[in-house]
Amino acid sequence: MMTPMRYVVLVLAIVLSLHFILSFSHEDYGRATSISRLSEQLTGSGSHPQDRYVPPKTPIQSRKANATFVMLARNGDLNGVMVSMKQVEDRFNKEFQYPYVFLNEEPFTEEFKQRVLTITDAKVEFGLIPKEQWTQPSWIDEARASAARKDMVDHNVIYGGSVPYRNMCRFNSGFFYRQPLLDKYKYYWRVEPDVNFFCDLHYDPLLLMQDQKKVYGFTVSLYEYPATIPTLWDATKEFMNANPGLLPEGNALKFISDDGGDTYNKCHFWSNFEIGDLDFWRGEAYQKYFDFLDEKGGFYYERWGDAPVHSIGAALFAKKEEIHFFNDIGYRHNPFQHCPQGEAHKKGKCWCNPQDNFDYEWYSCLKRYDALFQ
Ligand SMILES: Nc1nc2c(ncn2[C@@H]2O[C@H](COP(=O)(O)OP(=O)(O)O)[C@@H](O)[C@H]2O)c(=O)[nH]1
Ligand SMILES: [Mg+2]
Repeated sequence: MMTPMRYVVLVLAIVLSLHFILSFSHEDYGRATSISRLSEQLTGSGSHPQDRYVPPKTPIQSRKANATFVMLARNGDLNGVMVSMKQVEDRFNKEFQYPYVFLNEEPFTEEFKQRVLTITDAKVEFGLIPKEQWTQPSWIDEARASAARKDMVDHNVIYGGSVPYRNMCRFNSGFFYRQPLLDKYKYYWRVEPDVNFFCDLHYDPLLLMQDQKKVYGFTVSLYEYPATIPTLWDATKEFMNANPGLLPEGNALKFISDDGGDTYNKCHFWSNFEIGDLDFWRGEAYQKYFDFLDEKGGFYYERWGDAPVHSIGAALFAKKEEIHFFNDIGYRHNPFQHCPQGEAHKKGKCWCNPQDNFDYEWYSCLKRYDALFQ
């Protein structure tokens, strides 16, 4: 006979063992699923269990310019592209989310596209440049062009023997702003592979362009190698004489000429960094100027760079107030850098050495830009 006491103890024992068995198998089941999820993650997406925390997104500013970053690059430039783009995102674009347009005369590889897409949440588009905008035109006399290249190689002119470099300079001078992927935008910020951005930017330079009606922005300016542009200024003077109505009053001629336009002082804005108004390049004056230069053939018979061509265009066809020096954008493209000084340095938490600053080095043209407003 079981006493009531023994009966209670037996029931309790049964309940406890059942609970133990159930809880063990439940835990075991949980562990098994998390192990399989982990191995799925390790072999699949490559993320870590701890990555499951999703922090709130940085708020994106609501007022924006109609603008994009634009980068011309080869597939082989990928690592340098990542270097530049990561800094663009960290210093500025994570708060602003401007899109990117990548351009190349060859299709971008899947690897290129995938790696670029990992760096930003903003829209990214990849464009293929039409052959005729990248190749030496058929009306260029190749014998004359190759003799010029050989002569430049003999004289150690940088990129003197390169046809691709000339294609690139001609494309940047006259075709980048005509790419269909850029049609929908008004402003652009040009970025090159392997550059540095040193300072946090808490305002939007693209909106500054719009709000202050600027057409061209730069950070570094310097003198061009004379050997690359022997007849560029003669061609420019011929164009100016034939089209006096295209030059507005109050332009920045003084930045590029010390004698009222007779000679070119070789000053140019360094075009590896540009923030600009695409409509300015698309406009009548610059378009006519580019077509005129292109017909002269100096992109191939000499080695006219897009930096002097853009700079002469901006200095002649824009008003001087429409050209902006971005003092607070700390920037380096080897071998020169603009490192903001004093308050601007502190405000941007810049990481460049303030003593390494090209602004008023002897080879810089910034003093001539300053002189426009003195
Ligand atoms: N797609 C393409 N991009 C080029 C080519 N050559 C130069 N670039 C790009 O044009 C820009 C200027 O070229 P870079 O080699 O940096 O010239 P540098 O700054 O004058 O020394 C960079 O954005 C390059 O990635 C080319 O043959 N194809
Ligand atoms: Mg470069």
